[in-house]
Amino acid sequence: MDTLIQDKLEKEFQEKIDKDIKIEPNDWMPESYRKTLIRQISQHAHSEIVGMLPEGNWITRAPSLRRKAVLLAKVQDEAGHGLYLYSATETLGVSREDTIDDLHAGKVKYSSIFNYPTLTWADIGAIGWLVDGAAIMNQVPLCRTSYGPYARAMVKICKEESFHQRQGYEIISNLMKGTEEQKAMAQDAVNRFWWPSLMMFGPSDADSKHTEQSIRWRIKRHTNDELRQMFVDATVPQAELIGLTLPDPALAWNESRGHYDFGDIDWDEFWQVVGGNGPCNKERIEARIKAKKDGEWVREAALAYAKKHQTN
Ligand code: FAQ
Repeated sequence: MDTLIQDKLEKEFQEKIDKDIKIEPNDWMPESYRKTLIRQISQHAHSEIVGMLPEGNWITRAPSLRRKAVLLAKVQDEAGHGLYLYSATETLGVSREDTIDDLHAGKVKYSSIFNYPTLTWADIGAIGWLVDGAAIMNQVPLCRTSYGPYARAMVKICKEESFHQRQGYEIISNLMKGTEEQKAMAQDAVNRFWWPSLMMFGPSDADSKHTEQSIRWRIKRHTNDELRQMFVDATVPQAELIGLTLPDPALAWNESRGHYDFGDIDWDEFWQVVGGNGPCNKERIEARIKAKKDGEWVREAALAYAKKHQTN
C-alpha cells in the first residue's frame, strides 16, 4: 500500500481509539494491532480452557452435593469463556482449529497459574478467591478494551468471574471457621497460590515488551504492575478478615504511598513456568490433546449428520 495512504489510515485508526470508538472486525486496522489481539485473545481463550483442568480434578471429590454442583457450574463457565474468546479470535481472520493446534504443539502460551497442581480441596477455595480475583482485576478493564468483540465478551465473562471469586472466598472462609486441620489446609493452599497469583499479571512493567504499545492502542487499560498493586491492595484486607496470613514478610501498609508494599516476585520461577517447565505443563497439554482425540467421533458424527440434513 502507498505509504501516504497507510499513514492516513493509521492516523484515523489512532484517532478512533483516542475517542474510545470501538474497532470492529470489518474496520481497517494495522496488521500489528490484529496480530497483538490474536495473540492476547487466543492466549486468554487457552487459559480458560486449560484452567478447567486443575479444578476439574476436584469435581468427583467435592465434599458435598452443593459444592459439587457449584464447582461443576464454575468449570462449565470457564468452558463458555473459552468459546466466546475463540469466537472473538476468529473475527480477526484465524481459524479455531489452527489456534487450538498451536496450543497443542506448544507454540503459544496460556496463563502460568494453571501449571500448578491442586493438592487439596482448599486449593479450590484458593483458586476461586485468588486466581479468579486476579483474573477479575485484569479483566474488568478489558470490558473497555478497544476491540469490540473482545470487549463485549469480557462483560459476560466478568459477571461470571465475580461469582467464581465469591464462591472461592466462601470455601476458604468456611475452612477458616473449621477445625485446626481445616485451617491449616486453607493456610497451606494460600501459601502455595499467593505468589503464582501475583505472577498472573505478567512481568514487571520494565520487562513487559507489549504493554506500552497495547496501552497506546487501548487494548490494555492498565500496566501489569498497576493491576498487581490493585490486586494486593484489595486482597490483603480479605485475608486479614478471616485470619489468613499471606506468605510475604515484606507485606506492609505504606501510608505515604497509600498502598501495600510487597516482596520481590521470583521471576525465575515465572519464566520457567511460562517456558514449559512448571510442575504440570506437560500434563496439561497432554490432557488437552487427549480431549481433542477422544472427542473426534462426536465431531465426525455431528458433521455427518449436518451433511445428511443438508442434502435431504
Ligand atoms: N502466563 O509483554 P507482556 C483466568 C507472556 S484467565 C503466561 O506483559 P502482555 C480465568 C506474554 O504472553 C487468565 N505467559 O504481555 C480462570 C508475553 O509472551 P508472548 C488469563 C505470560 O500480553 C480462572 C510475555 O510473557 N488472563 O484466569 C503471563 O502485554 C480460574 C511478555 O509479557 C488473560 O489472558 C502469564 N501469567 O500482558 C480460568 C487476560 N504473563 O505472547 C479458570 C488477558 C505474561 O510475547 C479458573 N491478557 N506472559 O510470547 C492480558 O491481560 C495480557 O496478555 C497479560 C500479559 C497481562 C497476561
